Amino acid sequence: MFTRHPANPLLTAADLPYPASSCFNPAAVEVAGEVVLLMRVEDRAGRSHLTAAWSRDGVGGWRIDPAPTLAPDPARPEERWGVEDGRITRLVDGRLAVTYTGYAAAGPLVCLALTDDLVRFDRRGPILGPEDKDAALFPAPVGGRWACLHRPVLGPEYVRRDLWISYSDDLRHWGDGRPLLPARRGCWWDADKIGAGPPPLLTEHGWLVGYHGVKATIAGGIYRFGLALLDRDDPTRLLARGHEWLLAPEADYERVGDVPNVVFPCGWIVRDGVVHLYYGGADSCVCLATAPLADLLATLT
Ligand code: BMA
Repeated sequence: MFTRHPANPLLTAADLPYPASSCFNPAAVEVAGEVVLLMRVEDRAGRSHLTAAWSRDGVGGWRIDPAPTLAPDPARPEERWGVEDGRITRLVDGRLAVTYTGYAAAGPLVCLALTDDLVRFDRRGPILGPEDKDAALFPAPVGGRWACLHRPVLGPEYVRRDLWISYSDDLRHWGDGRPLLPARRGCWWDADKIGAGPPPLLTEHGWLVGYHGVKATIAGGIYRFGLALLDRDDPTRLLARGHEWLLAPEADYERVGDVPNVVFPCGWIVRDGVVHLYYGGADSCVCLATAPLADLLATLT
């Protein structure tokens, strides 16, 4: 379904203007005609921050910020062990909302920062958690409220790692959460845990949701990517969920790395009806794969 770009991997730690261990799991957004990727960069102490890379064609000629773009704030306990896995949503009013994982001593949680330019950030602090991550904000209020997909971990007896939806009137206070898409069980590719990838995309058939699914194996988890469709006016209504994954680790740069067998998409950009999916490969590099939007929707409708 997806075609890998021949220039993959687009970016690795060697491309960064400062020393780092790895870059992966990029958020993606268009700013003034340029593609901006907000990558998770793991430094050489093991802690992650987010750094922006800018490109005209979204493939090459990257201009990478000379220092971390969103570094963990030492004054914020929720970012003590780093910030990870951003998703960027362009809100209806033009602002960019960055949802990201804050790695607190109490566990990972969901943080929000607003920005106009990916230079200055208005941090709103934790909005959900812990333990909660993989948050993807809808671009506009649905039914009068802001909505967000996220993945709490519930337990401890029967641990569930399902995809939830929560709501907010002001982007600050979040609640009214409910499970939306369960991790399947047994043999399924998305049986162990799932989590939202890029922000939901409004299509003629409803909200297109991309998510990673993990299958636990004796050799570790396999991270793959699949789709679901939510009702346009009431996203708690699941219209369709694909049976099969649409992207799985097959290339060397997805099979081999710090964490093997991982594709982890956090951003997509639609240009001329083609979805450009940006993802991390094996927790070590930044990659791109493309597919016609109509072909993706055809798997669900
Ligand atoms: C998840 C996150 C991702 C990572 C994935 C595979 O829990 O930490 O950043 O890509 O695991 O290691």
